[in-house]
Parts: sequence; C-alpha cells; structure tokens
Amino acid sequence: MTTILAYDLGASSGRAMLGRLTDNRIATEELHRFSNDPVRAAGRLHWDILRLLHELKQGLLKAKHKGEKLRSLAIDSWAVDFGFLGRGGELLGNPYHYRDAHTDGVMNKLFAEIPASEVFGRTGIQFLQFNSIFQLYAMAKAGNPILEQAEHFLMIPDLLRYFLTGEKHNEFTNATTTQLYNPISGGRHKDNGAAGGWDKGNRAAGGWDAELIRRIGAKPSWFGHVAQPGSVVGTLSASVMEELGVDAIPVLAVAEHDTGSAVAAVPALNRSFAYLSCGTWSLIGTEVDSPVIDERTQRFNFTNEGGAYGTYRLLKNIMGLWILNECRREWERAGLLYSFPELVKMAGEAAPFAAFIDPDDDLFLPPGDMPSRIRQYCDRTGQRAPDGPGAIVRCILESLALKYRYALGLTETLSGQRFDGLHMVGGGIHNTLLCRWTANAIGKPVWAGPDEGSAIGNLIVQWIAQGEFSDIWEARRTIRDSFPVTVYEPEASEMWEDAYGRFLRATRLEAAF
Ligand code: LRH
Repeated sequence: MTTILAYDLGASSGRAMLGRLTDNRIATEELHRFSNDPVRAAGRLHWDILRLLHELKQGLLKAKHKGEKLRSLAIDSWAVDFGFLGRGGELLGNPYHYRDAHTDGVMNKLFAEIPASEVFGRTGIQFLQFNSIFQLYAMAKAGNPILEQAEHFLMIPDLLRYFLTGEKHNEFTNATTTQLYNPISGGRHKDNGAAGGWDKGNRAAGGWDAELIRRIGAKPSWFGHVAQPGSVVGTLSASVMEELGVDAIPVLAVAEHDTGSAVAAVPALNRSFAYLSCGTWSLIGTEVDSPVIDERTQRFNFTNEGGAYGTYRLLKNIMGLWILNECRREWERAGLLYSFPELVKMAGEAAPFAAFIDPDDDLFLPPGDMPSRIRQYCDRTGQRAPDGPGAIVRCILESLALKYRYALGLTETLSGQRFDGLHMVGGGIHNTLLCRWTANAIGKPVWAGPDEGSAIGNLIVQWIAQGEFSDIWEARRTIRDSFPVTVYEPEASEMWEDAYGRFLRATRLEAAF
C-alpha cells in the first residue's frame, strides 16, 4: 500500500488529504481541514500566505503523529495569484487576492497598448480582469516597489512548494493561467521530467512569452523553469524536516491549478467528455489535445488552460456558488443565519423562473452585498427583483443552471463535439437541487461525483508518476470504481426550454450568437 498526501487549497478553505491505493481502489482520508481567510490590509485584499504554510505544516505533523510514511506530497490551489521572491529568496510582500480592486478597469488600458486579439492569439487564455497579466500590469503602472526588488515570480503552490523545499519552479498548468505563457511558440523552458505514459513527442513547444512579459512592464528573468505535472520538484528541506521532526519526503509537481486537478479526476470512460467543476467557481468545458485559438473562442471568452499530460481545457469560467456564498455571508451580517441546506430548501419552495441574472456580470465579481447587487441587476434589465432569501437563491441557482446550458452548447460548437451528458465534480455536487436543475437545463443526464475532485486529481498524478497507474485513463477508471456517481436524468424539458429563451433575453446573452 502506498500512502501519499495531497494539499488542496481553495479560495475559502484548504485540506490535507491522505490517499491510499489498495487492490486498485482509491481511499481518501481528510487529515486536516482549515479555513483560508483573505485579509484586508491598508485598503488591499491579500492572501495570508504564511498562515497557509503553517496549515501545510500542521498537515505534516498530523501525518507524523498518525505514524504515516508518506511516499510523496503535492499541492494544488486556485490559479492566477502569485508572490515574488527578492534577493536571497526572501518573500516580497503578501500575494494579492484576485478579487482585489487593483485590476478594475485595467484590461482596457492594457488593450490600448497591446490589442486584445494579440494577447489572446499569443496565449489562448480568456479575459478575466484578475489574470496575472493584468495584476502585473496594474502593479507596474502603479510603480509597485515590490517589482523593483523582484527576482522570482512564483504562483501560490510554487511559493508554498518553495517554502517546503527551497526549490523554485513554475508548474505548467498554473503558468498557463497567467496569460503570459504561449502554448504554441513560447519555446523556452521545456521540461524533461514528466512521467505517465504520455507521448512526449506530442508535447506543445510552448513557454513563457518573453515579448509579452516585457511589453507589460515585467521581466522575463522573473519567470523560471516550467515543471510538468508528474515531475519531481524537490524534497522537504533540511530545515523543514528539522522543525517538524519528519523524514525527507519527495515533493511532486501535479496539475497544480485546482481546476486542472479536478478535470484529471473526472471519471470519464470516453475521450470525448464534458465536465463542470463546481465550487466557488463553475468551470465548464471539455479536454482537448491542443489549444483552440481562434476568433470564435475569443469572442465567447473561452480559455485554453494547460492540463496534465499535454492536454488543454477548453472551458469557460462561470461565477458559480460564490454569489450564493456571498449572499449567505450578507444575511449573516444582518443577523439572519441560514445553513446551505435551509437556503436550498427555501429555493425549492419559491416560484420558478421569476427573474434571471447573468452570473458573470462584473457586478458579481468583488466581495460584498450580493442581494443588493441582484436587485440592481434586475432593475437594470427591467425585471422584478426577487424578494427574500428563497426567491434570491432560486434566481441564482436557476440562472447558473441556464448559464451552464449556454456554455455547454458553446463548448460543443467550439470543439466540434456532441456530449451525451455532463460530468459534475467538486463540492458543489452536494447542492442536489443545482445538479437536478442543471440536468433539466441542459436536457441531458448529469453524472455527479466525486466531490473532492481536485484532491483526487492531485493524488492520481502522483501515483501515475510512481508507476501505480499506467496512464490517466487507467486512473480515471479506478476513480470511477472507487467513488459514487449520482445520476440526474433531465425532467420538465419544455418548461426549461422556455426558461432558457427568457434567460437569454433577460441577460442579453442572445445578442452573442
Ligand atoms: C478555481 C479557480 C479557477 C480560476 C479561479 C481564480 O478555484 O482556480 O479555475 O479561474 O480559481
């Protein structure tokens, strides 16, 4: 039996998960769970990176106290955010949170210098104002002093890995989300260490886009060796081993972008499949062998994020359960305490299809009073705003399900495929109403599971590197055999078809076609 450790860090919580493989079955055990609380300081929203490091260490201590012998460990987290190291490897400042306001209005400023079509053509990445490219450009324009001393750019898992091992690498899947990586012709920093039955000859000749990096006011020298998922990127450093009293544990690169790990864990048996990774964000799309970079992909703001084993994720970001989470927080602030099951129950009892929002409207990106913003959105689009928690939650969940239908249809068009159903993975699958409504909205079955997609994807890439699985397809079959999948068959198709037309008109999305 081999026991390994996956750290999976989400925007609101993190976990250390033990993975065991016995008789071709995967078993997971949550060793340590902790909250990830962004901190507002001096008007800026930051991640508390050293607190996260502390929690990683707590995970290692818990493993030690249980007497676990770990064969390896790996970290995945949300994408786009980063920190800098200066001379001597010192951390320069606290990473900014991607929902900080410093990138407000910055996309258009950058496009005045570098056309959007050129940025998309070089990177294949969708435009989200918080992509690292816009964060870095905002920092450069603001004359941020960190940049004067910066020597190494490391994304969140890169940074934490560095604290644990002392080694600096930029993991591939996360690197692509910076929008500074050219998957076709970057040409630099090709990795040579990945394992896992993947034909190396097919690997895209990509690399950091030095020209783009220079043109936004950053330095190519900050961006280092790109490590592929499955490669060994260090061992716990002597000082960490001594501090915690633990043995040397190899540290692997996996698909360190959590969405990359979640998609690696989709229990698909067929190469052509669609997924929805459902959590704070909803990421919906398909896996492709090479990036789809054309005018239509750009127009519909689809992305081509790097995945494990030379794949790309042709997908769209949808704002996801974030809006619901923020509503709950707002009600809590007002002294109204609802659990998620209570809110979902109230939504089930509210009137159907009373109002629609486009969850991806800019209004919903920053933290804050979502019930008021939903009211504002409805006023702006000439709809009667939902009143009370049940109606508001119903509006959010129905709108999400309908937006999934919109994005799934576009995924089919852009990839030239037709899907028989949709795999849903991630914590959002516990919202059974959302799963059911998603099946209704898309008019196809939803296969929901596993819920800990990212952590499981992290584990399987480690096992593939160790030769426990011959490739990702064997691993996906094992996931299928190891975790329950709930099937939701579509119902009430006509009602949802009609609602989809009204959703497209209310949100003005029909104009996109
Ligand atoms: C989901 C996620 C998503 C990114 C966002 C910043 O956790 O990684 O794929 O777009 O966070």
